[in-house]
Amino acid sequence: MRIVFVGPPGAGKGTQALRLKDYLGLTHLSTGEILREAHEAGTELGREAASYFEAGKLVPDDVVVSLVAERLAQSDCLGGYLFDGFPRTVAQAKALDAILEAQGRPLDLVVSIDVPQDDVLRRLASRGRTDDNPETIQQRLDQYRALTEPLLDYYEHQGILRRVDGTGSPDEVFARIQHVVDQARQASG
Ligand code: B4P
Repeated sequence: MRIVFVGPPGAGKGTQALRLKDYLGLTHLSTGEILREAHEAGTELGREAASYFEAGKLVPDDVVVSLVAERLAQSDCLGGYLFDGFPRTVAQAKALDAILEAQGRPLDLVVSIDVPQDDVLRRLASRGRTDDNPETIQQRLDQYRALTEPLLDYYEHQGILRRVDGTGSPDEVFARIQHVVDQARQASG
């Protein structure tokens, strides 16, 4: 299967992606992780990306899309994958659709993990990554609302969006995700 997770910062995309990857045997693709690794490796791209994510801004679409295009061409993506944190803008979603159309392998399912702002603020305060300070978190939430939320309409129109309540324990959230994934698998035969 080819699946996308959408949700505000701290919704638990990374947390749930690790579980779903094991459940379905998919390759896990986190653009946040790829960008942080590039930064730690000290590459030019990593330094450029860090200037955005450390300020709570989205990394420019062209940078992220070329990273993703390169990654999707690798053989471990042939059997299916799970995107966690990509796409984050409608422009990224359109670029992804163009790549997948050329491959003849469209997305099967987009899961939106919905969590109220207060829960997200609490979770990120206790995670403590360098981009988890109060000003940066507010900026990331604003960017989510302005740039990422429109994706929900985009995928709703394609008929592949399923919304999941992301509150409660990680096990409770995973059970809800499993349910929508199992439904999508049955529907696709
Ligand atoms: P990401 O790495 O994607 O991180 P995130 O959105 O902040 O967090 P996530 O939702 O994965 O939360 P997690 O499971 O860790 O992005 C980082 C930055 O990279 C972005 O701000 C952006 O600048 C850049 N970037 C990435 N992709 C990009 C793209 N496509 N385009 C442009 N820029 C891009 O959970 C958070 C915390 O909550 C953890 O501590 C976890 O343990 C806890 N938690 C999880 N589930 C819980 C639950 N049910 N109950 C209680 N706590 C829970």
